[in-house]
Amino acid sequence: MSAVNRRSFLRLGGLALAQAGAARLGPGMQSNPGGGGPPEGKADFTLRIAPVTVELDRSHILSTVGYNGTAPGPVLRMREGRRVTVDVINDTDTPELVHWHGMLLPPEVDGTEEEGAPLIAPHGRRRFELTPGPAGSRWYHTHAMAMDDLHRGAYTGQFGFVYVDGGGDPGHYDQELFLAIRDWEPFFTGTMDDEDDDTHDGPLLEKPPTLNTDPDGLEVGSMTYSINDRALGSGDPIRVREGERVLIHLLNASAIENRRVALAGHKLKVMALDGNPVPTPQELDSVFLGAGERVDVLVEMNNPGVWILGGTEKATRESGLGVVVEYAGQHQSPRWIDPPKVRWDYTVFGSGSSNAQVPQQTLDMVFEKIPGGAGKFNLWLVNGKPYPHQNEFVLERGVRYRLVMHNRTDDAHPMHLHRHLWELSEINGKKTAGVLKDTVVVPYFGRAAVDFTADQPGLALFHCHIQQHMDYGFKALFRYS
Ligand SMILES: [Cu+2]
Repeated sequence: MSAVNRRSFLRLGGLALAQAGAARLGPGMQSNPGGGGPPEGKADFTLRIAPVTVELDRSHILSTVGYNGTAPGPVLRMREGRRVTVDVINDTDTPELVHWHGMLLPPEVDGTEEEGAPLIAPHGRRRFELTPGPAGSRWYHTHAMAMDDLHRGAYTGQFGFVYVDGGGDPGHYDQELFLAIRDWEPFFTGTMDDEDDDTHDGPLLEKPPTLNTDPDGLEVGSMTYSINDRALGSGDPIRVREGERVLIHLLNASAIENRRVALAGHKLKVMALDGNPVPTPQELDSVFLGAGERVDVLVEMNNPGVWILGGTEKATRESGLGVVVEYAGQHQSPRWIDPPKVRWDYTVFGSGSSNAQVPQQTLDMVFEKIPGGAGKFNLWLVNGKPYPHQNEFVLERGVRYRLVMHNRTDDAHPMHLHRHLWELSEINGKKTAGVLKDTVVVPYFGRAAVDFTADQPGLALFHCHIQQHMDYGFKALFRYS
């Protein structure tokens, strides 16, 4: 999107919401309109959904909705396999849902309406019990629909990390950081140019012979960006010492865009994708995260100075997507260096052999876009129709499936399947094995194949993690026979 767009939409942010969202504490806390039985004793964790302000910098103070008074919400640390209780208190005027992204939970706890999880009523509360797992970097976020309301769903500040400790963490690092990449002040735009998406130069295996050239509908852009709750240059820098090893958990918590980030002057050693250790860690100059994805990187602090960790796209970085990394005793102004432009390739993290388990059945999915035209919304199709899909995707328990996603649209989509773990098997014709994920970016006019075992009975939602795409048809429900 252009700088002109950013400026002309400058005022669209949170002003109206500040009034609409005035907190009404009190009655909702004692009563139990959300159902779920009266809580007994104090829960292990409490998440309070309520209006919050986010001070990106002195000139950008936003009003949104968050958890426990902040956005992002607190980093929740849980132990793998140790059952916990979570009280969710909804101090807003709209029903809410909390989804535990990347965890293997039953549908009634997973937090989506489509799978039958209960809504947390306005000013209601509900207690959930969950057994955290698998170990690694997971996250929690609202799963409410937003449709044309940019003050709802994942456009709000309802997101946070949950880190599941597996007990086997060797801890070969001196600092551990949780950094969520985020965009703010969303607005509708007819001119999305996808500078941020670097899958354009792929082999275009799925490009249709004739393209639908009808004019596109509205997409969503954003005015401002942050890492956690601060824009680049505001707030404290990350302070490091020469010789330290820093483990950084990155999360793309955007509802809107895939992003590439780098730390100027440093290599990022990718240790885990979506919280799952990769077979072949790689040292890279930058990493790419689809909306919803996580990347864990280990950084050797071996280049004293003051550097910027931030988005590789200049306009986005200069509108806030970054944080300063400052070595002890260094005081110069923060420095950025563009990393070499290399296409992101999941397969380099694989084991180099083929997947140990041969899939027994193949499911094909074709993604298409029906352009909406000026001022309207695009419609997204999975196998020729928008959600709902009644009986298209029926799984048999215990069967190993290969899901082949054919992206016949001019956009890269971060696809997510709830309650299951994927093993990547092919990206744009390149085979791989051993890379476990819950979200995968299917390239622009490209293809991705993933294998999974149907070992989680109950409904499972599959969707694009870009909120607007999900809301306008880009989802499907998997059911067990
Ligand atoms: Cu999408």
